[in-house]
Amino acid sequence: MKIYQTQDIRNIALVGGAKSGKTSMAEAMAFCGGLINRRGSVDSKNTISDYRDIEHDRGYSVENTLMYTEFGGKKVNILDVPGFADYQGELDSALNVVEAAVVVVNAQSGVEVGTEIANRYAAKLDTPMLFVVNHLDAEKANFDDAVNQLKDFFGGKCTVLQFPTNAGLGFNQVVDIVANKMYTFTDGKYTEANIPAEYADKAEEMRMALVEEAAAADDALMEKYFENGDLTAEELTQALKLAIDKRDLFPILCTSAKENFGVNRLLEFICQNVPAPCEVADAKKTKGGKEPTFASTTVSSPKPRMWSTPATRARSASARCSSAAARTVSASRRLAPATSSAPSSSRMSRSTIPSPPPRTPTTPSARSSSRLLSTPSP
Ligand SMILES: Nc1nc2c(ncn2[C@@H]2O[C@H](COP(=O)(O)OP(=O)(O)OP(=O)(O)O)[C@@H](O)[C@H]2O)c(=O)[nH]1
Ligand SMILES: [Mg+2]
Repeated sequence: MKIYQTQDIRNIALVGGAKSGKTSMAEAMAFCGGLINRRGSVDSKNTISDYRDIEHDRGYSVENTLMYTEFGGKKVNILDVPGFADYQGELDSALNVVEAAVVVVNAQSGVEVGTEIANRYAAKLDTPMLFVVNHLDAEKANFDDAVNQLKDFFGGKCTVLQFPTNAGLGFNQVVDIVANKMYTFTDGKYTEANIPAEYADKAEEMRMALVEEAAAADDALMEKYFENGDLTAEELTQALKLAIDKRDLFPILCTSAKENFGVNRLLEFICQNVPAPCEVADAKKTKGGKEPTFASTTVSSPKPRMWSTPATRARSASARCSSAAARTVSASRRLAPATSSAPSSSRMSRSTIPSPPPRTPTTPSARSSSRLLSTPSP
């Protein structure tokens, strides 16, 4: 068996909303690494990852699958995590043993419940996160909408590193701001060219914004940026890696897992910018020069979110009216003498609902001891 040095290992989890394309992405990654010479598909029930009978019956992932691929001399361990909220436990255990969460987002539906849940667990465990806008070949793909939603939900740390030039049917091209190139994809491969004039200004503007944001991750790089007004390609890579490690920046990349477009570039990016297991401690120490404490990392309950469509807005308005009416009725009942008693079940207050057992906080040592995926150095 081939032995890898720890610095040549990357551990990632593919997480995100149900049906966003995580299993298809894992399959494409295995293909790009040459582990398989024919890509299976979820619809044909022949992917490496969704191999269990129950997954064939249901057509979606039910348990975490551990698989790997090889890319550029690195071994990338991949955990394909189910997206349905019923399997949140799988997400928790996966994010405990990886150095980065690759959050797959469907370009047609943008941020979904599964995206939010993934973000919450990654924040709890202080796991670096990158977003991949997938399904870009689909008819209703809308990259800009997906990016705006990511920024609305997860803040300004979400930074576009690639944008598609032809999202929707026929998608096969992206402008890559870090490489300063335009990539044209075929199944598992790409050709690169200079950025065409029509996208040059947009790419340059985004690159300068990226440089400024990434430089903020390190004082020395920030000084260089102030001195020269820019960073070299090497310095930008260094700044980007630090910013990702410290969760100061969440990159956004582009793919179509179904067509296997952009997945090889994504793997390249992961190998360059996701810390190896042995680099994590160093990266974390840079947080104010101290080891991070995980004492305050409790999972908060998901905030109920009202999806803002005209129909839901109308429903919520009518719900508000009826609850106001109910409050008026109950107030008038309290004033009137009691004539009948309501069934006891209807009086059950929230406080009678048993609260879930407290979570054990994850400590850095627990994280490192549970990091089973890394192959020990010889
Ligand atoms: N058009 C298009 N379809 C895709 C893409 N990626 C995945 N699909 C399709 O989307 C469906 C769901 O894909 P999966 O790979 O199973 O998605 P998943 O995120 O693993 O789903 P869960 O396991 O339920 O969380 C399948 O029918 C795929 O063929 C893509 O990039 N473009
Ligand atoms: Mg799946």
